[in-house]
Amino acid sequence: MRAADFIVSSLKAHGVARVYCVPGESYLALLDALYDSGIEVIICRHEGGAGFMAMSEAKLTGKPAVLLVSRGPGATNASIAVHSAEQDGVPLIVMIGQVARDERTREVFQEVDYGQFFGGMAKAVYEVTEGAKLIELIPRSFRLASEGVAGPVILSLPEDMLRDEIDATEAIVYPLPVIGNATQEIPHIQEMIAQAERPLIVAGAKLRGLAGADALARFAQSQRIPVAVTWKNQDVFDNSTDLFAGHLTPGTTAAQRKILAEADLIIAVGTRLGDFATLGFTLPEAPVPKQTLVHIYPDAAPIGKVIRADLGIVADPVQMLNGLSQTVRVVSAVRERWVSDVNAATKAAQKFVSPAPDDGVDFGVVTMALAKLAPADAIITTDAGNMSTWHHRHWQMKPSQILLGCIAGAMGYGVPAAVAAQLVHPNRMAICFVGDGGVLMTGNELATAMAYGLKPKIVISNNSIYGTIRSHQEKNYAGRVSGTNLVNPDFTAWAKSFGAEAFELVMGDDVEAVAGAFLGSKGAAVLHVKSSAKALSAGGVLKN
Ligand SMILES: Cc1ncc(C[n+]2csc(CCOP(=O)(O)OP(=O)(O)O)c2C)c(N)n1
Repeated sequence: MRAADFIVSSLKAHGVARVYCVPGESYLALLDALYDSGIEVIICRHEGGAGFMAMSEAKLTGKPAVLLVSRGPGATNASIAVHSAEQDGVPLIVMIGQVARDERTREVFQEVDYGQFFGGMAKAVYEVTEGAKLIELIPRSFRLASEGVAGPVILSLPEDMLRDEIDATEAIVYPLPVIGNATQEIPHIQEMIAQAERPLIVAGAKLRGLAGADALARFAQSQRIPVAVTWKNQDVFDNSTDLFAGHLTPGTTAAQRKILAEADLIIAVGTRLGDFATLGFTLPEAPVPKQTLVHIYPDAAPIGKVIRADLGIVADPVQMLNGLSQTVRVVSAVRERWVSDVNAATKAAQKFVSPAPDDGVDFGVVTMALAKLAPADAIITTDAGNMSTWHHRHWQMKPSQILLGCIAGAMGYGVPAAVAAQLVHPNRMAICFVGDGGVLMTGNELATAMAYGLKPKIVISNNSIYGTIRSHQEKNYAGRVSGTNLVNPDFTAWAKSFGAEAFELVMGDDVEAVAGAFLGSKGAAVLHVKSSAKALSAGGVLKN
């Protein structure tokens, strides 16, 4: 069998329904093998966008998604997604067409040593020097991308190797190792919970999906323990219940930080306890927390890596929570007092009051209108930037909705994520929040959406600044604006040029009426908001 055909049969054996790509002459044989394979080939407009789409599909399915890119420029364009998949812990298989084997090391056209280039980001980089090696390298890559802390794996495929004839009939799949459920530790944790006056659950990405959210809700409810959710995992717990302790973001309020720091027991579940999840390694504090720390994660690697855990448990977080919620609740007035104190801080932060700016539409008002009108099962995607702060603080998400955001904070994630969300869930509405900065990075993937008949709803906050950076600038170098002003195209005309329906919001318009019409539109749509720069973020206003 031709090596390229073997790759395609391996993709099928691993349940891959679609691949994201920008084509290149370096992997024509693979494109040829895909020709009548039944695997959908999503042709994108930039490898960064294609990579973000693959990342988003993986976040939605929990399984490795596949990105195909050309050598040199294609691979380097894709690197933003490789880095993001690493930081987000998302399983991604990146197949790169490499120069021919006999040309390697001669610095030929578009040659890159991917081991060096991606070495610090990918879980592994395999250059396949003989077609027959694919038989083990493909299943190894899929297994490695998924197991433990998930991440990207690179397969460098020399173009001539793709035409090798190999002696293989069936593709192999390596099953994932079974993660235990450490039931023997349940009485120990129960005892810790019984002893604690102010326990707190910190819930992370490994609880994404309905099974995780359900197990978390039952455990928290059974023990009456407040739940804080980690950065961009806002959808794993109902933000409107009295147990919601907030979304841990750089914008977490001082009052929330103060009350959460009073916790005497932290049960961290399904989170790696990275810098954002721990509010800059303060909750729990590195290297030795002030609280007792129980850390449950399906891989030993993050447990005790930066923050010492009193009890580290390598287990499936969902099974652990299911086991823990069988316990009898410790009814205590002290506990209820703690719950209500934490919730008071959460509710205060969630309350939205517009600063009523005079220089454009308050994007917070737009976000709140969309929160009110969005379907109960909407998929929200956010780009990096201040435009997402209102969503993160004020939108009370429920696990029936999904949030797709990039933990690595890469601009340009929002639009491709919405396109992929519509491919994976064609019957749900994907609403993207993006700034005037981010939308011109990968917004051209709207063309991909149009090509495949997809209907993302894209909300652009056009405040004519790189707002996030301006807010940092104002804090650190007040009055010295440098490098943060933007001159924009007409985004309404831009949207129409793709064939999308365009809506515009300017100061004085009826925000709810326009937002309603936008969400009600039949196809792909763009809501161009001429937003205020002064109402800079959910956390503050711009003074100069
Ligand atoms: C790819 C990339 N480049 C640069 C940055 C640094 N950065 C973070 S937010 C931001 C500005 C975002 O501006 P915009 O998209 O207009 O959104 P706003 O903050 O104004 O809402 C920049 C430049 C980044 N995170 N990612």
